[in-house]
Amino acid sequence: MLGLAVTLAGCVGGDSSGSSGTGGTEDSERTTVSVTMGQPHEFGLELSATDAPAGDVTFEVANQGALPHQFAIVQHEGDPGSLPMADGNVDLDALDILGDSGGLDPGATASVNVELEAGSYVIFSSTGGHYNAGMFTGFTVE
Ligand SMILES: [Cu+2]
Repeated sequence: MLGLAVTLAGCVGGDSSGSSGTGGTEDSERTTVSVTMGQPHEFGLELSATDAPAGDVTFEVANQGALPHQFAIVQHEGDPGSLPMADGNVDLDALDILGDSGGLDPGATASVNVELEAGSYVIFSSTGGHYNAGMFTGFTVE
């Protein structure tokens, strides 16, 4: 009788320590993507990754161009060049902008935190006329 009780207690202790360790690792998962605006040309965008797993994503944005730029991300299926337009500019009022750096002067940086579900996204410069100049790229969340 006494031997059986000791064996059960040891078994329970091992299980609980194993599950708590796994949970802590999953909670801290966050993907970081670097975004360089104004490279390789003024109306270009360079990303360190073009996809990310669903969940929390931090975009570390740097404006390395000679003009002000503004990072924005929206969910959009299909061609990244097919966002709605109004008066010759991308129609910001028609979009649900999930993350926005605010205006970035040359040399400025910003961190933009978003929680993204699986789908297709467009990252672009919301500064007037820059989307038309080709300052956008697709981004995929899986
Ligand atoms: Cu721009």
